Formats: sequence, C-alpha cells, structure tokens
Amino acid sequence: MSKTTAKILLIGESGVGKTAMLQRLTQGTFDGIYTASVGVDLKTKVIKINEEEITMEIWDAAGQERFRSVTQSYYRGTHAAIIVFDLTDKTSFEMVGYWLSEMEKDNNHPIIALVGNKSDLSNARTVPIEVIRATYPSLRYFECSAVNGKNIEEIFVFIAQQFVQRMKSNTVVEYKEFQTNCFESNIVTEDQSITIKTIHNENKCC
Ligand SMILES: Nc1nc2c(ncn2[C@@H]2O[C@H](COP(=O)(O)OP(=O)(O)OP(=O)(O)O)[C@@H](O)[C@H]2O)c(=O)[nH]1
Ligand SMILES: [Mg+2]
Repeated sequence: MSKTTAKILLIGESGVGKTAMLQRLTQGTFDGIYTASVGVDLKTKVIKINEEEITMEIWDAAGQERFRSVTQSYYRGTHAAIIVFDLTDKTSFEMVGYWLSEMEKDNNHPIIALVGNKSDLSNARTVPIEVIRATYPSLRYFECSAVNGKNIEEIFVFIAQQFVQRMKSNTVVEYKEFQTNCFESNIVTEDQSITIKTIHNENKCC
C-alpha cells in the first residue's frame, strides 16, 4: 500500500456553496445557513484507489474579495483545484475564467475540475449546460448539490484518480502521516476498488 497526500483547493465566488460541499463530503450533512468563510479552512478525506491511499487535504478558500491576499498564499503547491460556480448565478459562472487564470499563475498545471453546484434548484437555473460545455470544452465538468449530495463524492474520486495517474507518471509527491479516527464506505467500480474515509481533524487555519 502506498500513501501520499494531495493538496486540493476549493475556489470560486462567494456563496456558490464550497463550504456546504465540503460539509456534505466530510460530515454528510447540509444545514442551509450561510456563514461566509473567513480566510481558509482545512478538512481531510482519505480515498483509497486499489493499493494507493491518498490523503486529500482539502482547502476551502473564502470567495470574498477582501480575503484574496490570504487565500492566494495557499495556492502554492496545489495538486488540484475544484473551481465552483452556482448554477443559479450567471455572474459566478462568468468569474470561472478569473479562477482558472489564478490557478495558472503559480502552479505547475494542477488537475482542474469545474463544478456547477446547486443542481437541486433546477427551476432557478440560469447557466445552461450547452454554454458551460461550449465555454470550457476541455475541462472535466460536474454538476452537484450539497443539499442532496448528488455527485459530491464523484468529484473527489475523480481528483484522486487523476492524482494517482500523475503519480504513476512520475510526479513527485510528499508523503505525510495523519492521525486517523475515521469511518469508511466502500465503492466498487468495474475495475477499481475505491474506499472513502473521513478523518475528523478539522483545522481552522486563519
Ligand atoms: N439549494 C442549495 N443551496 C446551497 C447549496 N450549496 C450551498 N447552498 C447554500 O448557499 C449558501 C452559500 O453556501 P456556502 O457553502 O457558505 O458558500 P461558499 O462558497 O463557501 O461562500 P464563501 O465562504 O463566502 O466563499 C448557503 O446558504 C448554503 O446553504 C446547494 O447545493 N443547493
Ligand atoms: Mg465558505
């Protein structure tokens, strides 16, 4: 069994649902209350793909502009970025280009997933799928909902799979040991055994 750590950044405009997605992933809950993030929070999730155990360090960056200098200081060394917009908020989609360019600045081509959140609000949707696909044809795209959990785990499994592929093609990745106190669920797909664990070691960073 090989163990590695991946640094993953959740970014996008304020209010698109980054913190709610992370709460759904790590605690399986949704509380509907909006408390704007301040700076950056960290949560950890372990995903096992076959013999690879990946500790996903997921950094939830505040979307509000006034925290930009703090959040930018966390970009360095990012292996993957999940760029989130709100399917009911056109402006948040128009800002995806900005978040993509932020990721291109400091990093060595991180894995990118583009995510339209709030898919449960289908009646209020203002960003059509055709526009998303036409604007970003080469990005892996997911639609998810922190309310009902649709596609939340799938996004992180995709990131873990891409990360393993990059490791195998010689990306050097630092290994770190984590104290674990976790529960796990097993997902078995056609050719891979995937296990997802939550580690309860939340750190408030700033
Ligand atoms: N209907 C619906 N509401 C959601 C969903 N995800 C988040 N919300 C709501 O949207 C609001 C903003 O969610 P947050 O997760 O705090 O947004 P954020 O992107 O972390 O915002 P910042 O911390 O300011 O960057 C909250 O009221 C959430 O309850 C979703 O999938 N569906
Ligand atoms: Mg937040």
